[in-house]
Amino acid sequence: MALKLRRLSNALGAEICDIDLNKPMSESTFGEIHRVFLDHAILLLRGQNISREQHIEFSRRFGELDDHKSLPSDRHPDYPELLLVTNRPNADGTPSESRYTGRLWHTDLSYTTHPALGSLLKCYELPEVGGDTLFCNMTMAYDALSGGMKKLIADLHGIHISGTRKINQQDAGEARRAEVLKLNPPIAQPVVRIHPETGRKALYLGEKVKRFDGMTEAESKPLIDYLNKHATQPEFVYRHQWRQHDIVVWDNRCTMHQALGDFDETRLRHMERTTVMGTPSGYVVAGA
Ligand SMILES: O=C(O)CCC(=O)C(=O)O
Repeated sequence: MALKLRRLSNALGAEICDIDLNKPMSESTFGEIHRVFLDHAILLLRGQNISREQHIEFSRRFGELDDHKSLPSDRHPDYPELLLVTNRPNADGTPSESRYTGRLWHTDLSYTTHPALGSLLKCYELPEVGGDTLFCNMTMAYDALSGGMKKLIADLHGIHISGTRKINQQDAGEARRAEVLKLNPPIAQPVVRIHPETGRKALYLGEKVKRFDGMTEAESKPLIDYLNKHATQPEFVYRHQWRQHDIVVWDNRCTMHQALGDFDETRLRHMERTTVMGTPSGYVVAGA
């Protein structure tokens, strides 16, 4: 069966229009979906009114799932395979620890030695307007660099720090940040990673990286800022406007993403994510 596709942007992404996760799926259909995932890096599946068990079951077809022990306070209480990204207050009325999740350019679990292969985020509740997510194509960004820059960054490792947030969110969830940092020491990852399935090179960076291994922050910052800005220019980006029951699947090995927070924070935005484990990468940086 040939899948009906609609491309989402010039840079990346494809919607699979004729799929219903409530129905059984053959291995060959999943094989086609996986091919689209590798070719387009982002999949959009609209209208998937499925249970949590079905979300988990479908995700498992991409590989072994993470149990989110690196982010214990954001786990679904009944399903460790599900990570909450929500501004729904806790039962005791305190603000959700995950209300600012993803508000900077990043790729999932880059601050571990098993960075994520992919993530499948399902939208349960969203505000009337906004709450969009940006994605960028890090293969395209790498390919567009000059030969000189490719040579310069070839052997660099960026140090990824867990719990990093933007300045205006620093005061929120301090306990969570400290917990996440304690569980996840800084990890150096290659700035250029080879995609294990496509063999293509991609930039691997983001705003959790503050310096390169073996260099100071002051020395590293101009190049980190340049590469992040280069990778997130509009030509390499897709902006997703969510609908209820959307599932977006992204390949963390060749994309970055950022939740925009462009909505009225008094309105509910509730998402749940499974995370597919990737191949080992990076090393712990002592005393970073
Ligand atoms: O909520 C979103 O739009 C994205 C969440 C996110 O960044 C993540 O799950 O890593």
